[in-house]
Amino acid sequence: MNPAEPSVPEPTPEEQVALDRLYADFGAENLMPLWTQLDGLMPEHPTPEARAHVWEWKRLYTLAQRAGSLVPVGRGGERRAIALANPGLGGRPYATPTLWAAIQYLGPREVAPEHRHSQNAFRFVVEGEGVWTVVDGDPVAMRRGDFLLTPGWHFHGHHNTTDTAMAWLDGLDIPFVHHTDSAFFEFGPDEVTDRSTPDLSRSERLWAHPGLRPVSALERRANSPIAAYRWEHTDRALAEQLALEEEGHPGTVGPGHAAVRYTNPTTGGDVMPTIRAEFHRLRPGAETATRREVGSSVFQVFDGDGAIVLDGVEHRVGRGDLVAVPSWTAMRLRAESGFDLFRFSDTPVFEALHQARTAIEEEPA
Ligand code: GTQ
Ligand code: FE2
Repeated sequence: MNPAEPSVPEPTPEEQVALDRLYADFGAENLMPLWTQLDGLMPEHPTPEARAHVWEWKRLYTLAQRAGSLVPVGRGGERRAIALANPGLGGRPYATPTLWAAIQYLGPREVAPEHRHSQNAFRFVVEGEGVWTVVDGDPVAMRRGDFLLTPGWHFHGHHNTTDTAMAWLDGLDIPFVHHTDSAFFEFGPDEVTDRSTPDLSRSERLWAHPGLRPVSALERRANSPIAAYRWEHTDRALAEQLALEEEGHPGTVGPGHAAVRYTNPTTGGDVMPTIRAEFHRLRPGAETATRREVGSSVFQVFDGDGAIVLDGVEHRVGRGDLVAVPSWTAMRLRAESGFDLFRFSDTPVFEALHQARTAIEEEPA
């Protein structure tokens, strides 16, 4: 792999003594030479410490339920959120080196108080309803299939208006913000500021009309102003891609593979600067190409059964299951039934820094 060791002759015993002294003196001055660690520091391709890993939704949900009956939610702890901790990341609560993924659980009538932070956040709902997340005073309903945004520094709290518990997926850039020492946090009111339960948020009423944008707001924004991307729209977009393919028209990303990206309507780009979110739908029996990408991602199965093949290892997954995919992992999806998957990743960071790369290893069979 590595070019040959520098072609220096074996040190003499006297030279070895001097070398040992040199390295000890480097250490005493907090210095380290490159030449002894080139392999680890500058590998030929990414060599992630994070591992491919699957968390079963049923197990997560059962544990979240137990937390619900034992651990109160409120000021200080703020959220009953249980993070997916990648087994390769040394016990830290990170799904990947950049991404936080957690199951958050809110019991009947419970309230998670308002706060804001520089970390960008979203929610994705795989089952249930009855919680409103209040984002800068705008109550946003949460239901199965909805993708909801809480961009950095927007106040947000959640409240369950029903007698049934609800759990959902949180995705944040907590690890990225932590590694880069850029975190800020502020407490808000102990309650949620608006207890109303509208079907549509004010954000959606202003922004969520296809191809239409309010002329009062033509400036570009770093974050999407759409608080909730509703399942009915996502589902229809995917169904139409597959229907068009059936009719012989373009639109799918691959044979039997429909995909949409959630976007910021003021830029056409990703919903938030650090997080990309997409939804993928495969027809029964469909298979994707094998690809590698710089950056890590997390999938959640929304519906159906299938397999995610990571570096040749097949992981069979069903509704709600979550999968961490480390950077530059060879990845392929295979549908058994119709297979619906939500995916989020840190790709916008690498695109902004001109470090993004993809490689197609193999086309579908
Ligand atoms: O719902 O505000 O999973 O601030 C982690 C941090 C959820 C939230 C998390 C948070 C939240
Ligand atoms: Fe938060």
